[in-house]
Parts: sequence; C-alpha cells; structure tokens
Amino acid sequence: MSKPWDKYMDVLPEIRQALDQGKAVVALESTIISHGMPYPDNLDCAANCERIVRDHGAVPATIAILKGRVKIGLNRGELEYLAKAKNVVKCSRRDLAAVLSLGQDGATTVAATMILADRVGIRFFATGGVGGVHRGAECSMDISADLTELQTTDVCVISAGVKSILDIGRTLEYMETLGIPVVAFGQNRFPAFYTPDSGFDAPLRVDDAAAAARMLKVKWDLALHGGIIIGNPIPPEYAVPPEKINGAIEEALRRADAKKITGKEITPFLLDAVKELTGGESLEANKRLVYGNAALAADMAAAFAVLS
Ligand code: PSU
Ligand code: MN
Repeated sequence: MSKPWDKYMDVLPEIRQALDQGKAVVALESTIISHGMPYPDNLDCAANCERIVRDHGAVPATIAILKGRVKIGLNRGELEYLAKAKNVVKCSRRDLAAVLSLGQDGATTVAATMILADRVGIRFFATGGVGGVHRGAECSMDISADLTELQTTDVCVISAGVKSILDIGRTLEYMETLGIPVVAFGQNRFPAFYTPDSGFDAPLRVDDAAAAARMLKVKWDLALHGGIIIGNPIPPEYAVPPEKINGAIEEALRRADAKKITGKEITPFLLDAVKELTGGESLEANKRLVYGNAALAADMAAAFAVLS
C-alpha cells in the first residue's frame, strides 16, 4: 500500500527489502555530518557508522534531504557531497516541508530523522547527542524540538546522553513531563556525551540490548506512542577529562553570549567552539562514542526484529 509521503522519498533498494522482510535497520542522522563535525572527519565517521551497523547485523540508513528529495540511505557519492556541501539547511520538524517544497539540501536533526525514519518503518536510530533544554532556557525558552519529537514519534534513539552545553538536570525533568523513558545502558548514571557520568541518575537502566527491545515492544504494544532515549556511555578510554571539557563548554557559552547567537545557530556554534577549544580531543571522543551507539543500535534493532 503506497503512502502519501512515498512520492517525496527515495529509499535504497537494500533498505526497502530489509524493511519488507522485517529485518533490522538502523537510521543515522545527517546534521552531525553537515553541522556537527568538520570535513573529512564527518565523512570518515559517517562511513564507519554504516560499516559498524553492518558488522552488527543490521542495514544502515543514513537519512538526509538532497535537492528536495528525502533520501533514506545515501550512496558513497551522496555522502561525500553532503560532507563537503556548504549551504545545507539544518532541518528540524518545522523545516521539513519548506526544504522539500523549495528543492533544497537539508541535513536532518534528531527530530527530523525520527520523523522520516518512522514514515518508512525504521524504529532504531543511532546518533551522538540529542538536543535538549539549553542553559538559560527559563529566559530564552530554547528547548530542542528533539524532545517533543521523542514524546510522539515511535523511534528509539541511541545516544551518548546530552552534552553539558545544555542544562542536563532540566532536560531530564522535561523528558519526565513529556513521558519519555530515559534509559541508561549498563550503569545508573545518565551519561554526558564526552564523559560517562553527568552527575544525574537516569530514571531507568538496562544492561543488554534484548531488555531494551522488550521494553520498546511493551511500550508500543500499549500504544504508548513516542520514543525511548538510550544513554550509552562513551567508553572510558575515550572520555575527555571533565575539567578539560567543562572549561571549554563554559568558554563556548561565553562566546555565544557575547556574539548574541540564538535559535537554530546556537547548537552548531557551541559544538564548533568546543571543538576548537579542546583541539583534536573532543572530535576523537565524538567519533568513538558515535561508533559505540551505532553498534548498540544495531544490536537492539536485531533483538527487536526477533520479538516482532
Ligand atoms: N548535540 C550534539 N551533537 C549534534 C547535535 C546535538 O552533541 O550534532 C545536533 C543533532 O542533530 C540534534 C541537533 O538533533 O543538533 C539539535 O539542535 P537544536 O538544539 O537546535 O534543536
Ligand atoms: Mn534550539
């Protein structure tokens, strides 16, 4: 049965086939490629993620918008184009219809990637960090649309937690309000991206992929729509020392404040400033944690495929 959105989408045949056969598929986002890392690290990271997903028995589906077409899966040339392109629109829920109707290139955030994954039936999605409640949000009202998407769209997001460029405590509170299960993997603490410990306990914990898959099965069988956020800690050997990363984040926030950066520009600005302030260290950590998330997402998708 064709759906109204099919006409806007190009799904790679391998992905279409895997979905039709109920096999494990893992979505990967594209804002991390265009706005999260510099070239050529972004290309390297994206290609490695796809390989790792395959090594763990799932089919990777990197999602982006190219010339007004939704791409569910990118070939090598398209991935390279996206990694080098300059005028790619950072595309969240509110931007999708505009970018598609105007025929533009768009890199999808966690929120937009969830939406497009959901439309084709992909239920697992690996990324680096999820957006959240920004520091000072009690005045700016800057809360990422990633959170409201997790409230309603049936996709499990595997991340390394949220960066402390955000207000992690308020992000956790807001996810409780929205009814989003927040699950730490293999530990009690919710991770903070570059470091395994945010200082906050996660409300829930699982210790293996099968347990996460069972939780999602129950949630969705009960028509409790929305996602789950899995916080998968960065492997300790790749973590950035907290003093180092926290100093960089404080300085990045001061720079953003001085330059009056707001809205959709703030997250990419902070990521770029932190990268500069830590030298290569934060970038290497960033890649390593994404690889861990790609592997775990594939394991979860495979465990879920067995249940359904
Ligand atoms: N956090 C990170 N790295 C990222 C992002 C967030 O540590 O690359 C990206 C993701 O694509 C996320 C988006 O969905 O930024 C959130 O942007 P905003 O805060 O404007 O909603
Ligand atoms: Mn925002």
